[in-house]
Amino acid sequence: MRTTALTTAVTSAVIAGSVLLTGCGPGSGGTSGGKAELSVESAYIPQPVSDTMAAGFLTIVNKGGTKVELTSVTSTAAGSVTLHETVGSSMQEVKALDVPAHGQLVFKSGGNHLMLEKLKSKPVQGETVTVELHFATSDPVKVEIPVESATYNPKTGN
Ligand SMILES: [Cu+2]
Repeated sequence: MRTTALTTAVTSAVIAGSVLLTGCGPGSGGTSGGKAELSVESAYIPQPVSDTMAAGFLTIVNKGGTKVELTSVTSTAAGSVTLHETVGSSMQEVKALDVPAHGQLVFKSGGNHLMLEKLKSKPVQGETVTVELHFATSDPVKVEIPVESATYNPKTGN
């Protein structure tokens, strides 16, 4: 009898504690409505000099009211795809990047980029490279990225 009473007391203490935590948690601001609505624009890979390595650029647009985190990218054409950001004049690998609610995540020359490594064959202009974008809280998105000329600039279309 004594043991049962003690267990009950502990259980109600735990429940009371979790109610309190929920009340002041980060989710109480009403951000749970809506979900991410993702699409991809302006994707391209400049034809690389290297046989095994290429950079990829694209813009991920989120029309939804919830931000999502891009956590990884995979490709059947490459042994490894990593996310890089440019800080000053050097680049560094990052684990994840945010696509803000009602916003976009831009990968462009001189900024964030995808680094495709261990390519199975060298991407040639006119081909496409398929990559899959993986998100923390949203379904994966498949993108066919066209390979453009080595000097392609999306602003001029050359
Ligand atoms: Cu890089």
